[in-house]
Amino acid sequence: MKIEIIKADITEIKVDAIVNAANTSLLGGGGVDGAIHRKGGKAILDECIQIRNKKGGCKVGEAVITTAGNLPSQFVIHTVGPVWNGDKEEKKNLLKACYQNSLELAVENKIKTIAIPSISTGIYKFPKDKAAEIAIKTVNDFDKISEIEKVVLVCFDDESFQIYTSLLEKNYKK
Ligand code: AR6
Repeated sequence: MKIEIIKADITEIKVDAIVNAANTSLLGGGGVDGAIHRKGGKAILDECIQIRNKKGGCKVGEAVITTAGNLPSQFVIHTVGPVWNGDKEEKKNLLKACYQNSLELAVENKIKTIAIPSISTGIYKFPKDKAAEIAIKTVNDFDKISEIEKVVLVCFDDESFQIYTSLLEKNYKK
């Protein structure tokens, strides 16, 4: 498995699946969620509504999968990151669960290439450095990672890109 870090708009990446930083309603919102629903179109929202009707949305730390509609990828994995407040250790564990559960769904769906944004670091205010550490470590430690060919960690701003690349080089490319 290869971990790549890029600075990009995740809606433009052609991989088997992209991950969405959604909210528990699964009905869309701002940030990356807004961009995915805008570009992906109604097919994504329709499937999200079906999932809501069946299981009442998605809990923090969990993940669900839908079509990617008009996006270049085949699937969108929607995960709900924690808001950075209250019990910080609990929030770190929930962020870790977002990555684990997204990768688990990817393996179940035979997804070989997956792009993941920096979950919770926008509207949900998770500190970028702590989130990047969790992202890289959780992907690297995932027990079924050999079943995935490539994980692209997608940064949207220069600061996140610097944090991610230096962490990966320092800790995982010796
Ligand atoms: N491509 C890649 N990354 C992006 C893009 C994009 N097009 N747009 C933003 N980011 P956020 P959260 C980065 O706020 O913090 C929504 O309203 C952004 O710079 O999208 O998990 C949901 O419905 C940041 O680093 O998600 C929820 O209510 C990262 O994506 C809430 O926001 C995550 O920022 C979720 O908040």
